[in-house]
Amino acid sequence: MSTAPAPLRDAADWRADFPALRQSVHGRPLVYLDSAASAQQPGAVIDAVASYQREDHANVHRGVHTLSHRATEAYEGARDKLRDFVNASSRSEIVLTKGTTEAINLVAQSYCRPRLQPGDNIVITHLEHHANIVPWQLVCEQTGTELKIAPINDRGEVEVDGLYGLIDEKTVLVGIAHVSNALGTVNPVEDIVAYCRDREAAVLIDGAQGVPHLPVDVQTIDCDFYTFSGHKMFGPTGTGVLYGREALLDAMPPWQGGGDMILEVTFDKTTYNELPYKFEAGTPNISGAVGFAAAVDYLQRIGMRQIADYEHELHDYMVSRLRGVDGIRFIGEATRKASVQSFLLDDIHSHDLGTILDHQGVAVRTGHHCAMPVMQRFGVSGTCRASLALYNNRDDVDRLVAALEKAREIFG
Ligand code: 7TS
Repeated sequence: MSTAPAPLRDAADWRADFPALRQSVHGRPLVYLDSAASAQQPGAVIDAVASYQREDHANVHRGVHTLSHRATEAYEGARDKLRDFVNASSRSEIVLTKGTTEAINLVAQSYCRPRLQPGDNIVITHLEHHANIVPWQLVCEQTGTELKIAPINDRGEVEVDGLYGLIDEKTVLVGIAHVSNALGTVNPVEDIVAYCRDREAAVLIDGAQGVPHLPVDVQTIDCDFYTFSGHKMFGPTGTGVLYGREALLDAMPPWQGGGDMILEVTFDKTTYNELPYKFEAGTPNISGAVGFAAAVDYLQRIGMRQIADYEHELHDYMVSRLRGVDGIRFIGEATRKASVQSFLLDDIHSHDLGTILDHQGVAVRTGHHCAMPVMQRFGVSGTCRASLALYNNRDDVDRLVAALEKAREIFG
């Protein structure tokens, strides 16, 4: 957060930073509306990874030679940037993972599993991605404890009173998305954390869709754990962060064993490394971390406030244009939303619709979006989902709308 934001530039300039967006698909300039699944990368990220691979690559934390020093500096430099980006109070609180999924599994197995006693519970909500459901199901099965699900309303908002009603003195952890990937709902995470703090339940925020679109300060949110993925914020795949409060991480046992997470190994006793290395067994994704750091630099140069404002305005435009399409049905109409709009058109199957859009150069995600319980809640098997990033503009939205009109013609 310390980097001063760059002066306001046109969205057209941002778009020009992304080489993948310069291509045509099926003879039409690509309109990429699937950033919630994975965002494209700016040249700065691609170049940073290539330059690292060409000149600096070696293993980290273990060599005395120059390249190993450079690789270690780059990798640990990425951690410092990520700490700054979400305003964690210490670099020990930033565990580098392969993504949100791994980060949540780590908390389930290392924080929850040793603590959960029969009669305890974990609370999540109905709008979670499978990554914030299945790890909790696994640990509840392993420990004979209960997973409780907070309801959502017809607009796709968490019923906060319903959530609070499930939290009791036996609640070990509450897991909730910052932003829903299928519905776009922005959850009131600060209020929820404050409520849980009074009741001594830990809170994990799944920020996979939050960090790319909103300014995030983990100390302001005051959560215990916050997770996110590099590839949804212009970085490489296979990168991510588990932020955890230092006192909690410190008390947690290692999750995986291997190189780098130890101080000393004998057959009698192994002593573990300090934070955050205790949770980073094995050779990490070094080039990924380099790209992740370059992505953070890119976002910070523009400024998350500016990105959020720009995307908010574009989202409003998208929603109002889509509303004008005959036969459209929205799934997810929360008052506070970010980036995403899910919809169905007439009775066209979402995969068929997605294919027709693709033939017009418009990329959207179709299906259940790894959020099957959300689909069940709305009585659909899947949706079409358009998701925005800072490289999108009003023309993209107009192209989406034109492609939907065309789909209606085709399906009669
Ligand atoms: N949580 C949320 C809210 C997500 O949107 C995703 C990925 C994950 C967790 C898992 O992240 P990963 O990087 O570990 O895979 N969401 C999507 C999506 O919406 N379409 O494809 C992946």
